Amino acid sequence: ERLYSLRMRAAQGGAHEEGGLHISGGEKLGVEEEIETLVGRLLDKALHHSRGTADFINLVIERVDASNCSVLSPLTVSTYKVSDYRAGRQKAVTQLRELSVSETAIMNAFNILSSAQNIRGAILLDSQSGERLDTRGDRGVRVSRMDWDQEQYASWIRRHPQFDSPRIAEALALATKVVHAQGTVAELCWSDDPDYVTGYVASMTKGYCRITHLKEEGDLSGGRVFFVSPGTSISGYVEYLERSLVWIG
Ligand code: PML
Repeated sequence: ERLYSLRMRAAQGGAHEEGGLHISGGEKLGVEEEIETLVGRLLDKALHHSRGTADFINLVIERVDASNCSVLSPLTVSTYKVSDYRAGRQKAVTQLRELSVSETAIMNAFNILSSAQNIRGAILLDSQSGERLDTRGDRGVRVSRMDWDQEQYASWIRRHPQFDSPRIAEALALATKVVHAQGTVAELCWSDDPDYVTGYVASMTKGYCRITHLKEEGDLSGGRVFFVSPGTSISGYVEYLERSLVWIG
């Protein structure tokens, strides 16, 4: 079977490289017969987003080598209900401390995410020094080539009906791939969507821990930080995130 990777990104006010605002992105994997449906879903996501309507959409469809893939079980999901973003951020800080992320790295991550309004991909930080490790500027590192196995997804949703949303499915697939990368200590994420305030801390030992408020309603900030252990080869790490093929199921 011919397997394809589909990658979408949408911007407003011109192509992102020319100063446009990043609106949304999406990743899918599928065989030839599924491409049309998947393109439809990605376009729908690009065109109907609360950050605005896209006037630039970039869609890349690439054939990938299906023989070289791994299958990962989705991380265990838990949800912490907090009353506001201050309590939520405190919860995230506690979790990151428990994962041995340094105070400096935690502080840098919150500073980056709360001022980021236009980052497409993830920012890599050394989990101890807190130093930024990637050299991608506003583009960040784009985790790609992962998707749910559709049958496994249907069965997962039957067991976890409370998490039935494309947004959660996509974030969980991404976090599962990221946490399994050699060198990842944890991921911190909240959406740049002003209407969506739930975020998460993901790690191998604690799984995917959703926190119901990590920012205020209406806030355009958001993005992803990956905390990486000191001494990790960044080129190998980025290569895995961008190019290795991962099925979630
Ligand atoms: C995003 O869609 O921009 C990230 C969403 C992260 C949280 C998803 C969830 O509710 O678990």
